[in-house]
Amino acid sequence: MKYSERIKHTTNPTAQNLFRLMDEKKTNLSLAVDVTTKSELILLADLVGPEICILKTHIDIVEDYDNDLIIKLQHLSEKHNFLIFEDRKFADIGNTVKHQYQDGVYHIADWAHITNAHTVPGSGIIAGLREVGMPKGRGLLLLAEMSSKGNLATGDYTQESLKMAEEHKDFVIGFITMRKLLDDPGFINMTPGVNLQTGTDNLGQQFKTPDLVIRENESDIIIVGRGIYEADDPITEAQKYRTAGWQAYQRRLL
Ligand code: 5BU
Repeated sequence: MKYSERIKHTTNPTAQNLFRLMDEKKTNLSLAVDVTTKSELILLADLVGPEICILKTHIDIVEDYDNDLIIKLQHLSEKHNFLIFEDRKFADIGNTVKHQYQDGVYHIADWAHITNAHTVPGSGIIAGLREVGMPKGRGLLLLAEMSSKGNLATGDYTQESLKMAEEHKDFVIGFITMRKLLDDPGFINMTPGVNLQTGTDNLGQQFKTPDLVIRENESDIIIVGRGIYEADDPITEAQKYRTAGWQAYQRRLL
């Protein structure tokens, strides 16, 4: 099913926007912009912004974080038409994650269209985040699987995570996963650990190619970090990933 045909299978406004923009912009690429200064983050978001549907951040690794960074990111999100996904991986009880999402230094709920959560605390984590995120029209991804070697998000853990998503479909828009796990076309599957070269890093990351992830494993979005931002020419490299991801999607539709 085309991304645009899936809009009607979700009621979440962020999921609907994402499906629409992927189809219009013809990209299923997300940049994981894991840099530690504001200037690098803004520069990369501006350079690579035209190629991506989502900019994925780890806001707490930025050394000189300030409110101006968020204003600039919001401006770039509008200029280049991408969503912002703060990869916060919440993992506490509902009452605590509510504060972590809304308050503190980062006020994530005020600017991140999408964030994500581990399911290890049980469904109270979703209920807590939902109280803050739903009124703002935000979307949540659950970590149903991970990309790193030896991770414990497998088997029953994954299956229980899928059930939690189905019970909160208004707010849970999809999964971090290595493959499509549910037939419901309203859920969006996003996969990290993507590189044009398969292999591993020395800290457990395992890389798959865009074609394997999108065509064979039927995921929807490739999340690429070092493969793009460590390249000598991040724009050209991002274009390669964008083309690879989109071609794999088109082959899947045949
Ligand atoms: P890389 O440089 O392409 O390996 O970056 C991958 C990004 O995706 C990085 O920001 C991780 O925090 C993120 N990630 C991941 O690699 N694997 C996972 O299972 C999850 C997130 Br969840």
